[in-house]
Order: sequence, then structure tokens, then C-alpha cells
Amino acid sequence: MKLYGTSLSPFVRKVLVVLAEKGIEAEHVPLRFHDPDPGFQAASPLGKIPALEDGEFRLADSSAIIHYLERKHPAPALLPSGAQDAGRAVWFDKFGDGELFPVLIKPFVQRFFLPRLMNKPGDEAVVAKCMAEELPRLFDYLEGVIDGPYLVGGAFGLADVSVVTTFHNLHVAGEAVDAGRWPKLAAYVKGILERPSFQAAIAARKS
Ligand SMILES: N[C@@H](CCC(=O)N[C@@H](CS)C(=O)NCC(=O)O)C(=O)O
Repeated sequence: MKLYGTSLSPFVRKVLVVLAEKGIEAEHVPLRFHDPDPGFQAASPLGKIPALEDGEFRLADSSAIIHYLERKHPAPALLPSGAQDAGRAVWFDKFGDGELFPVLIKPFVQRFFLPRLMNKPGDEAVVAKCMAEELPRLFDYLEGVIDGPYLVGGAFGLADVSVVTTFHNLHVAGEAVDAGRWPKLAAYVKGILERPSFQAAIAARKS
């Protein structure tokens, strides 16, 4: 099995965490999005990372890949089986990817991606607006739904992977959740990022 994509990507990190949690051996190919590598191009129709190759089978999109891995390697389960918990896991996966990521990634783009990888200046005004005006309503929501170490069903799972993955990029950009204002969210993010699977994914190759 081969996983394409640099571990700097929150979406690649989701899959690296799941591989580690399930103890699945995979070759990690830490390329960037739109890399011309033919195997990657074949696995990712839009050139986005991550993409997976498992023998002749190829699949793109972190959520699609995780659902595939869950069916192929059911233990430990990362998707709950009860109707309500299964629905909530999908909600948090979509919330993490579609609502949190586009905002949470902004400081990383301005302070790391543009200056260090693209040789372009970042814009501190974008970071300031993000931290002051855009993130608070998302953090308020999470603070209101966190009730323990895991988001759904009393166990670690896809919801936690998807919601927490981009917080690492926020930390790389030198920002963090204000624990005075959002104490439950700050403690929750810290606990999830400390898991060995997240630590291994964070340490995985970037290039
Ligand atoms: N929904 C996709 C999103 C993947 C994605 O947008 N990855 C970014 C890197 S973090 C990418 O490849 N961007 C290149 C592009 O959008 O063309 C997933 O969950 O895998």
C-alpha cells in the first residue's frame, strides 16, 4: 500500500493517523499536490493530496480513503456503528474539512507556506482577521459541543481526526487556541494531538 502526500497537509495527516491507529503498513511518498509522478497522477484525478494506491486499486480524498481503510481493516473501529453517532461522525468530518480547514489554515499559509515554500511574502492582515473575526465563531461552536476527550460515542474516531488535524498547522504558524477563552477546546486539542498516532503523523516525512 502506498500513500501519496507530504505530511504538512492536514488531509494527508488524517490518513497517516488512521494508518497508525490501525497498525497498517504503508509506504509514504511525501510529494506535493500536482506532482507529475505518474503513480500519483493515476491515483488523484485532480492532483490533490492525499491519494492511495493499494495494488491495482487507487483512491483520492482523505475521507474516501479512511472509509476504505475502515472496511478493509475494521479494528480498531474509527467509525461508530450506532445511527446517531455514525451521522455525527460524518458531520464532524465534513465540518473539519469544509468549515474549519479553510479558516484554520490561513495563518499557516501566510507564515509558512507562502514565505518558506513559495518564496512569496505572507500577509499578516489575513492572519489578524482570521484570528480575531473568523475563528472565534468556529471555536465557540466546538467549545459548546466538547464534553470529554472525544467528540463522538466516547471513543477516539474519525470525528477527532478531522477536527483536530489542522490545529497542528495553526501551531506551526505560531498560533494556538486561547485556553482562557476556550478551555474545553484547548484541552481537547492538546489531548488528541498528544496521541502517538498524531505524533507519528506529524513526524512523518514532509518531502
Ligand atoms: N477533500 C480533499 C481535499 C484535499 C486537498 O484539498 N488537499 C490540498 C492540500 S492540503 C491540495 O491538494 N490542494 C491542491 C488543490 O486544491 O489543487 C481530501 O479530503 O483529501
